[in-house]
Amino acid sequence: MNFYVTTPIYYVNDQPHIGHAYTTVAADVLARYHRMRGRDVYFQTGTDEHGQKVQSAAEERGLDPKGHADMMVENFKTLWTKLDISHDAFIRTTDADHTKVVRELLQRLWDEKQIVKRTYSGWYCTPDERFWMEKDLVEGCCPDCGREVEKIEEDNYFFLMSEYQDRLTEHIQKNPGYILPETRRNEVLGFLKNQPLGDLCISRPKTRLAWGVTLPFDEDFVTYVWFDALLNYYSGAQYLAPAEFKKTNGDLAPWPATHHLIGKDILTTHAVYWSTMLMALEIPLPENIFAHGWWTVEGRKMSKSLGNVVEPAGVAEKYGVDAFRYFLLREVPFGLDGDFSEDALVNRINTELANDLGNLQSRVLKMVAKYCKSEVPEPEETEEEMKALAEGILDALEGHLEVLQFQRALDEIWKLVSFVNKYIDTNAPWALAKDPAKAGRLRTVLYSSTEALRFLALYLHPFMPGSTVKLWRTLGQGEDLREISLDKEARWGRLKPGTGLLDEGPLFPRIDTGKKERERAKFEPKRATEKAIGEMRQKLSGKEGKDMEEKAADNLISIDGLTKVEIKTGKVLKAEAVEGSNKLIRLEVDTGEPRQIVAGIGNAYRPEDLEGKTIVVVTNLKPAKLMGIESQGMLLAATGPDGEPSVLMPDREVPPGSKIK
Ligand code: ME8
Repeated sequence: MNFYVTTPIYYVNDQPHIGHAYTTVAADVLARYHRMRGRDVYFQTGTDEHGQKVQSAAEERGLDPKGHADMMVENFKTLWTKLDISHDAFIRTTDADHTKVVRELLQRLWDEKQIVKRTYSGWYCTPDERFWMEKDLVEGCCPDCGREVEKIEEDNYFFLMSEYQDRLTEHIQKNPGYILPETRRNEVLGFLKNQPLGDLCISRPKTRLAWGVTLPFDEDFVTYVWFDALLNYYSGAQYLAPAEFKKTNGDLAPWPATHHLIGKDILTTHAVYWSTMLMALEIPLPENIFAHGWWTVEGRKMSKSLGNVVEPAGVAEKYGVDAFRYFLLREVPFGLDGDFSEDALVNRINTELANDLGNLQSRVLKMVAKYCKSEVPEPEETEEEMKALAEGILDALEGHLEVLQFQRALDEIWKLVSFVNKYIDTNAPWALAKDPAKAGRLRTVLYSSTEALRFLALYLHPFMPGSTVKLWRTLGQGEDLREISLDKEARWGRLKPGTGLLDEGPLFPRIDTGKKERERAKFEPKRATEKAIGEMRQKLSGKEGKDMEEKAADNLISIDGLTKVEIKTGKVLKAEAVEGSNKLIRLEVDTGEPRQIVAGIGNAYRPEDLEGKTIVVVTNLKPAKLMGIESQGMLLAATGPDGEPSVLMPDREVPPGSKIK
């Protein structure tokens, strides 16, 4: 059986964060589990390297986009090694083989008149790389990010997506597992029911964006980044997957994918764009698209400007790779939003990993050492209840992992952990050891507890590969756990009496929470990248550096230009989210006189965090209305490398209304 799992391909504009790690760890658990069930697994991840976001990030760092991508891709590759990710292939959209497939498929759609050229007049949001219709705009701004849009009239190419509306609706209705969780499925069905599906603009003129795959039928255009990116799932299966797949599973294999794992924010691009693209290309659809939730950090949205971006390598280094992997999948049901905090992580490590599981392992090993010279004893009888529980977990795992309920799968495994802990307490081997008449019973209790540990190593391996390999070794199991067949090994009694056990110390050391000095890791982005950028910039400081200086000279203004703008400090008295908008926040600000400002910063800030802060405001700007609310000025914010605003604030106390000169 073919099992093909994908992660989104990640933009190389920035460092990997907890969201990237989350999807990739989840995909890894599935891949490892299905390999252990003897299935033909293909697990693909990679990077999305074209488009505006990546081009802008490269420009900001003074690098050419390909050189920049070559450097940034290493951050992902290194992280996946660190997190024990067992992907079979890593695709980059700048791979020549990938772009070849993209061009071939574009050509096919063009030949079949599924792509047409039209003059388009619409509103374009450059940061989001999206066109909007007039009716979609919110007070003249992008309805998604609240930023300004630009009126554009130009020729472009359109994929006739609208023709697939009914077919797509029908496919989703007929295949209840196509989009999961169900709430997301309903969301997509609702979207398809309530509005006519438009055609998709799949080109960008090179005059506006040069960094992309050139259209095979018009040299003056590149293709829209999503058209290029989504095709990775299909192109990679064609040129990166081992040839054996094709032999056993047919020509297209390993395509179609079994699961596309994605974040909830990219559901439309997958459920609608990707599905209809495949329909038009007459390529079979994937079996499932699963949209997981988002992580906040200590209750707040994760953003660079808040300085709370969780850097996965840092967490793994501090608390252990397996503890981090376990936490991600145990803390929240896959599909819902979750909150990351060090306290929550430490709590799980101490209660579930160190206490429940770690203690179980060390008490069993110590007792077998003490009472049986570290050799697995011959049991007198089979503990039927424990046997049934241990063997039964395999079917339960299959059921839960089929619908990606990692948390439930772990709950199921934990039933065995709790059962054995209780079993040891009630049977009290230390008491049995005192009575020679109970030697047989002692052997049964110790054998059964050790055999249960062997099951735990097997079942937990996909979740915590490193620690379970260690556990497997301490149980005297010679074979490589990664190569093991679950169906063969998850049978009670395969642990051979006489096997020698090893004690290699605790599996999960307790984290000392009492220590006052426990540093609150800030998980800052790795300095290494900034260093690499510096070096790259130096290399480029020759010709390209000069070109940039010349360009800058054309844009200079005189001092008069600046004095026209009045900029003052303002104290935020009140802040609240604007109803009906994702990003707009209404602020009441004291800039020497009270004024109201509406700003599109809701992605990076919570209103309550802005109250009491001193900000910087352009005060002589013509008032403008945003979603019907008048904005009397504009606050100043830098655009961070993640595209999110970072609001400027003076570094010491200054009274409201102070002039900025
Ligand atoms: O979207 N919690 O790439 P990307 C959980 N290149 N997941 C999060 C998150 C959070 N706080 N923040 C982001 C792209 N994500 C495209 C994909 S696929 C053909 C192209 C998730 O690097 C987000 O939902 O911006 C998305 O699934 C993933 O990180 C990649 O984001």
